Amino acid sequence: PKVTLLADYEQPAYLVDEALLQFDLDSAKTRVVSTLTMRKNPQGPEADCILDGEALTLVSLKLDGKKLEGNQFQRTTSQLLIPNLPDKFELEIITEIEPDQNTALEGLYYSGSILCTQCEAEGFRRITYYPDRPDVMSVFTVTIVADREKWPVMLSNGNMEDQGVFDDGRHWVRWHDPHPKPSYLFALVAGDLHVQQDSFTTQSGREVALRIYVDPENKHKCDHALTSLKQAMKWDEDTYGREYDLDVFMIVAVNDFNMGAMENKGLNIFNAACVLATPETATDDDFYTIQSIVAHEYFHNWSGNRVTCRDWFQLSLKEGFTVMRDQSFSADLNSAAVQRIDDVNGLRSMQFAEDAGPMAHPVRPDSYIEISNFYTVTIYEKGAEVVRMINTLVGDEEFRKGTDLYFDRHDGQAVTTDDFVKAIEDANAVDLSQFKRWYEQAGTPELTIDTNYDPIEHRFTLTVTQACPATPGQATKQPFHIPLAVGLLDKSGTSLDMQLEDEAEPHHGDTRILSVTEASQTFEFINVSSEPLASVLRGFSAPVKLKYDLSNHQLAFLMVNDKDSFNRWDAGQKLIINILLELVADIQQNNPLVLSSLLVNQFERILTDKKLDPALIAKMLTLPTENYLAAQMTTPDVDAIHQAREFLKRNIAVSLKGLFNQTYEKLSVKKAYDFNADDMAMRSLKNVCLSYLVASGDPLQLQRCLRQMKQADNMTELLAGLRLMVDQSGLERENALRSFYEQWKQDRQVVDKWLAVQAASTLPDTLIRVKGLMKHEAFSIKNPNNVRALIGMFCRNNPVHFHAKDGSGYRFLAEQILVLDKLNPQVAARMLGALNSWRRYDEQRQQLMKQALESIAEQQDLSADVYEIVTKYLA
Ligand code: BAL
Ligand code: ZN
Repeated sequence: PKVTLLADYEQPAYLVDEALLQFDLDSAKTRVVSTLTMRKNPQGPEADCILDGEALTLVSLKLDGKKLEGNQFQRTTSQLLIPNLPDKFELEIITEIEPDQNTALEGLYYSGSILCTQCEAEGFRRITYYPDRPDVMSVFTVTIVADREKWPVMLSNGNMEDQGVFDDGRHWVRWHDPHPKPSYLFALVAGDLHVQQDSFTTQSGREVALRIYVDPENKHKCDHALTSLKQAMKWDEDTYGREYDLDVFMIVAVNDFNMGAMENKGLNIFNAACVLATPETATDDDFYTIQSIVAHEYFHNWSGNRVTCRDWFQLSLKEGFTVMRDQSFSADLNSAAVQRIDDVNGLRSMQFAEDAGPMAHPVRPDSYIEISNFYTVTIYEKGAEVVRMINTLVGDEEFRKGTDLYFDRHDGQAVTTDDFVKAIEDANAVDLSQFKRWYEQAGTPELTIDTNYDPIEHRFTLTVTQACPATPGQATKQPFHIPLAVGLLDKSGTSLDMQLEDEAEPHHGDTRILSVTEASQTFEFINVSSEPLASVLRGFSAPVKLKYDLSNHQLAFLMVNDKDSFNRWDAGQKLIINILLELVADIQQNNPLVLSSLLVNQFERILTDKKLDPALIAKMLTLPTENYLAAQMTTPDVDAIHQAREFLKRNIAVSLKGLFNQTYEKLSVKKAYDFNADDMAMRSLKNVCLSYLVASGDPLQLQRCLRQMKQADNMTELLAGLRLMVDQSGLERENALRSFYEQWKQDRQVVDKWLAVQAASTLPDTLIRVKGLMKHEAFSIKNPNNVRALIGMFCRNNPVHFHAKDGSGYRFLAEQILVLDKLNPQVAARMLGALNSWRRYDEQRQQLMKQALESIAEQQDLSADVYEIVTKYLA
C-alpha cells in the first residue's frame, strides 16, 4: 500500500468551480451523472488531471459535450487520468454504484431502509470520479430522482430549491449549497422518514428551520437533540460570534454508521445512538454525550466547513479545535469540574496509551497509509488540549480575538494548523513558534517537579524538568512550551500569594500560570511566609505526565483542601492508585492485604462534605479502571489488579456501609426524570453508593439492586442495577437479563446496552457468553454499534477476560477482525486497538498477542486499514 507524506503536498492541478450531480436512486443500483465545471489551477503543478474513484462502474465520460473514447483516458482501480485538457472545460461523468452491496459504510450505502452517505475522509470517490481532496472546494447542486413511494424524503446539502413529480411514480428534488465545500462534506439521504421540526432565530434575526429525520418508530426520541442543537447554536453566537448560514439545518439518524456523527454541510448524519434519547431508553451519560456530539457537529459549520483543512494531515485543525469547543460548551452548560475530569480521564486512559504505543503520531502527523486510521484520540483529544493550552497561554479575550481573525481571514479556504496558530499570534502579537512543537512532536511529555523551601529567606523554589520519550520515527524531542497552572497552599489549606523574584507585586488569587519553555527551569517565589504545599498542573493545564513525589498524607490533604476541583479529584485518584499498587505488590508477594484507614477516612470526609457537588463526590469515590491501573505498572498484572481493586472496593464498602446506605436512601427521592446537572449529580452519586453496597457482599443489597431496577422510570437507574447484577452468578442475574431483553428488544439503542453489560461481566464464562450472543437475534456483525457493544466492550473493557492466560481472548479478537475486514475495514482496524499495548505485558501474554497479530498479518488481501495497523504493531 501507498504511503502518503505531508512533505509531498502539492496544490491540486485542477479545480472544480461547480459540481452538478444527478442521482437516479435505488438501493440496488444508483446512477450518478456528475457535471463538473473545471479549470486549471494557476497555482498548481503542471500535471495531468487525475480524478479519484473506487468501486465504480464507469458508464460514460464526456469532455465539453463530446464523448471520450477508451484511448483518451486511463483508468486504474483507484484513479481516472485524463491527459491534454484545456484550461477550462466541462466534464460529464456517468457512473453506477450498488448501495446495498456496500458493507464498508463509506460512500452511498443502505442502512435499514435508509439510503445515506458517509464521505469523510475519502468516501466521495465511491460515488463518482472526483478530485476527492479537501483543498478542492466547489459549489454543489444536487438533483435526486427516485420512486416516490419508496423514497418520499430526499435530502442533500444546502437549501432546497425545487421539486416535482413525474408521471411514472418517481419524483425529484433539487438542493443547492451556495457555500463552496470539499467533497468530504457532501451528503445525500433518502428514505421514508419522520421529521421533527423546530426553529432558531439567529442573532441577526434570521429564522432557521431545524429538522431531525428519523425512522418513524423513533419520532418520540428527538426532543433532547433538538434542545441541544438550539443550545449549541446560541452558545456559538455568544462565545465565538458564529452564526448559522443556511435556511435549514438537518440531522438524520441512521442505525449503521462507522463513527458517532458527521458534519456534512447543513445535513448532519448521525449514528442513531448519538442522537436519539428518551429518559426510559437513554442514560444520563447518553444524554450528556448526545448534547456534546450535536454541538460538536454543529460547531463544525465554522470550524471545519467554512474554514476547512488543506489536506488530511491538518485533520486536527478542525477536530482538535471543535472538540475543544464542544468541551467548553459542555463545561458551560453542566458541571465544569466533572467535564474536565471526564475529558482528562479519557485522555489519560486512551491517548496516553496511544502516545506510548506503536501507533504514536503527532497531532499533525507526517505520513499515513490509510487516513481513516488517523481519526484518533491524538488528533481529537490531544488536539483539543493543544488548542486549550493556546487559550490558557494567551488568555480568554485574546484567544477570541485570535479566532475572530482566523475565521475572518480564512473563510472559504482550506488551511493548515500553522495558519490557525498564525492567526492567534497576529491578533495578539504573541510568539507561539516554540509552542508549535505540540503539533509536530508525538509522545507525552513527563514533567518532574522538585520543590524546596527556605524558612529563613522565605523563599520557595519550584523546579520543573521536562522530558519526552522517543516515539516511532522521532528519537529525540525538543522542549515543549507548557502552561503550568500552580497554586500554593499553607498548612490550613489557605492559598498563599505568589510573587516571583523578578516581580514587584505578588500575584493574588488561587492559581497562576507559569510558562515552562526549557528542559529544566526554576521558579523562585519570594515572601512565602510558611512552608507551602504546591498544587501543580491545576485543571490539567497541559497534557503531560506529572512526576511529583507527594506522600499519601500530602495527597490526602490535597484531596480535601485543594482549591482546584480537578486537582482535588486528581489527588484522590493518585492516593487510590498508590494504595492499589501497594495491594498489587502484596498480592504478588502473598502478603496479607490490609485496608488503608487513611483512604477510608478521606472517603468518609468526602461523602459527608455538604458543600461538595454530589457529582464531584461520585467522581471522587470512583476507583480508577483496571486498564488505567495497568498503564501505571511497568508490567501489568491483570489478575492482581483485578483482585486488588475488588479487595479495596469491598473493604471500603464494608467500612462505610452505614454512610453509603444513608446517602443512598437520602438520594432516593421520587421525582420525574429531568436532564439537568443537579439531578444527574444525584443519580450518579446514588448509583455509586449502590455499587459499594453491592460490593460489600451483603445479599440484602442485591435485593435493593433488583428493587432499584424494578422501580426505575429511567435507563440511568435501570442500567446501573443491571450492570451490578451481571457480575453476580445465579438465577436472579439470568432473570434480570431475560426480562430486560424482553422489555426492550424492539429498541436497538437499549439492546446494545444489554449486549455491552454482558460483555463487561467479570464472571468466568464471559467469553463463551459473548460468543453465544454473536449468534443471538440481537446481533449482526454488519452493524458497527453491535460490534462495538459486544466485541469492542469485551476486548477493551474486560481486561481480566480479554487477557486470559490461555490466549482465548486474543484468538477471539483475531478471528473477528478477519471476518470484519472483509465487511468493514474501518471497524476492523478500530478493533485492533485492543492490542495497542501488547508489548507491555508479560512474556507469555506478549507471545500470545503476537501470534494473534501474526495470524492477521499473514492473511492475503488485507485492507489498507488493517494492514497499516497490524504492521505498525508488529514493527
Ligand atoms: N468529522 C468526522 C466526525 C466528527 O469528528 O465530527
Ligand atoms: Zn469532529
